[in-house]
Amino acid sequence: MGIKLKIIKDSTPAADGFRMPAEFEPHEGCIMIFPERSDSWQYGAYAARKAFVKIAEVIAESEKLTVCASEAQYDNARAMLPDHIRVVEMASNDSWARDYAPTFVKNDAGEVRGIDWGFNAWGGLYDGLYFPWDKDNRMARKLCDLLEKDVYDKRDFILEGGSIHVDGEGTCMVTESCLLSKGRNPELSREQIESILKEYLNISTVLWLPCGIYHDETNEHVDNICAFVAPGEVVLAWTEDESDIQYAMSKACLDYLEKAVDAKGRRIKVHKLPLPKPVTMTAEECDGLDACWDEPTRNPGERLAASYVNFYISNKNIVMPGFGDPADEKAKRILQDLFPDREVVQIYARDILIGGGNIHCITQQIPRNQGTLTL
Ligand code: KQY
Repeated sequence: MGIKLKIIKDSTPAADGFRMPAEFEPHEGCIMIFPERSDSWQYGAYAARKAFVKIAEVIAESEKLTVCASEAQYDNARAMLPDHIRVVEMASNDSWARDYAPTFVKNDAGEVRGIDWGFNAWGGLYDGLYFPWDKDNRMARKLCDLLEKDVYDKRDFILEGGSIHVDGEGTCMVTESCLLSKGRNPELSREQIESILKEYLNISTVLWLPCGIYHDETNEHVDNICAFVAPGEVVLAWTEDESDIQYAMSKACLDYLEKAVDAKGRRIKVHKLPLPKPVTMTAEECDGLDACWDEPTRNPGERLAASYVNFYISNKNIVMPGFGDPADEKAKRILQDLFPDREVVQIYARDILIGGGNIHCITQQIPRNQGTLTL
């Protein structure tokens, strides 16, 4: 019997009884995309690939990991990654699996389906980060095909996976700066965006944080500033330095969260996660980046959106970034206390940060259907 996959256009996850699980619920696997683009990843992406491999190895200890690589990078990816990690050739424009691999939803019987949102490189021709983005935009559907999951077609709505976080109990967090940005769905009101999120993630409450991390080029994705660590509990990127432009941004989010109530009627418990000292581009790093459409992608002294909140929750570990900053250790301890059943592994991630994101941005979890996972 062959495999019959459905592209679902006439229904929604909520109507069909599917919901997006929280990242801390059990996973079947994870998706990553091998880095290659020389205007995103300095010096031909050599160091970025090494960092991706370290992250992949940790995740693959407890999840089935699929890494997509271009035709040009397939052999290299296969050679650099251990045998128990699947490598598939798949075209992409860059390597942000969080943002354009499918968002997965699951029903009570354990069936998992994907959602194929529209992707326009974080703002299309208005304020997007590269052109074209057509290959990225096709990945969600291809991945659902590969993973044998039916897929909801929602390409008429622009959304990146890094711009949403759910608690698995009816609440989703987003930032206003991103979801209401002019480059995504300018024709939709906040209420219309909220009702699409409710239908597709099967949630009843959207928490609208005002903003994200300063100079985050995604229009401030939520996954860099705030993340659920349990239902009703979040970590928030925080600085005590009131002269830092980030202070007012983190404080605005804290003020919002302190007044917020989630889908279950709970007040949100906020754990402050310190930020590293501002991280800026060096001239040598800028020299290692190709231009994108004649424009430099980074300039010396430019501040990067470094944040420890950009971690991935695997079945066994918290895979978090390190920046060689004195706050690395403190942030690691805070996360370890919040996740006593998982071992926190910190990976030096400056080379990923230079690309414009971090560990959460380059990973996308696949929820477990039912039962236990055999690796
Ligand atoms: O999710 C992300 N943080 C992606 C950023 C893309 C940057 C492109 N250079």
